[in-house]
Amino acid sequence: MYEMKQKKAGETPLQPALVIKNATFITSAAKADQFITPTKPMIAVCGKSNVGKSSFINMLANRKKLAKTSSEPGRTRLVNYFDFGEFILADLPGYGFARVSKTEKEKWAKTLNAFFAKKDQIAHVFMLADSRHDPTADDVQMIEFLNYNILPFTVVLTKADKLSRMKIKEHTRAIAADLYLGEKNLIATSAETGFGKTEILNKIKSVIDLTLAAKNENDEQLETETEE
Ligand SMILES: Nc1nc2c(ncn2[C@@H]2O[C@H](COP(=O)(O)OP(=O)(O)OP(=O)(O)O)[C@@H](O)[C@H]2O)c(=O)[nH]1
Ligand SMILES: [Mg+2]
Repeated sequence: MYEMKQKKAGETPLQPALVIKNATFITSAAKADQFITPTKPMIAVCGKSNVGKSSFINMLANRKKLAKTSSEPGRTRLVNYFDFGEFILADLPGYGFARVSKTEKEKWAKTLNAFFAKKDQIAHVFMLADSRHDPTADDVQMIEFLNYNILPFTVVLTKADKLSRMKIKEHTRAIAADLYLGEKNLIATSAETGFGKTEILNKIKSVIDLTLAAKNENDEQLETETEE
């Protein structure tokens, strides 16, 4: 609904560049040796616990219960992989949940580190943050980690249905400034209303196209090298 009203010349087109038909669960990984090596471009979804990662994935999939959501923070302790047809989504364990043991936290950090270490496998990262609040210290640390490791990412602001249109704009601007990012690097969304979904799908489409183009170029180069 929102996208219809929002449409102006030069803005995001009404029809998303990508249509998700049938998203399915692939598998869960509790540790690095269970990570999968997909041939399709893979997009990782990360963010603090309870920020709305699983809900975001369900919104994209048009399914209510593809990824398990919970009002109890810190539920997703595994890397959950989903096949979205043209790409793979990886739902990562949430960070920054205070009420878990130190050992558990260290285990999460280890899993996340191992996951992001396989850089070549990651086409893009959606780093989720709450649209209502300032980024947490953990959010800032996550962004620093992504920057340091040169991982391409977009900040997805969640739960935008809790804010007025005006506040969404204001908060997006403030959070962008806080994180030293351009506003184009942030997309406000709502899993409740589907706000921002078209923009996300368009982003995914461009990520897929770029990844496949880079792969083709690489393959061609390899071929020429073997011929020589
Ligand atoms: N109003 C509103 N609530 C949301 C939205 N997205 C998620 N929630 C709620 O926020 C809570 C957490 O959502 P999840 O999707 O389970 O969050 P998560 O990041 O996957 O949480 P963990 O897996 O525990 O780290 C649930 O109660 C959701 O219903 C949204 O866009 N709007
Ligand atoms: Mg979750």
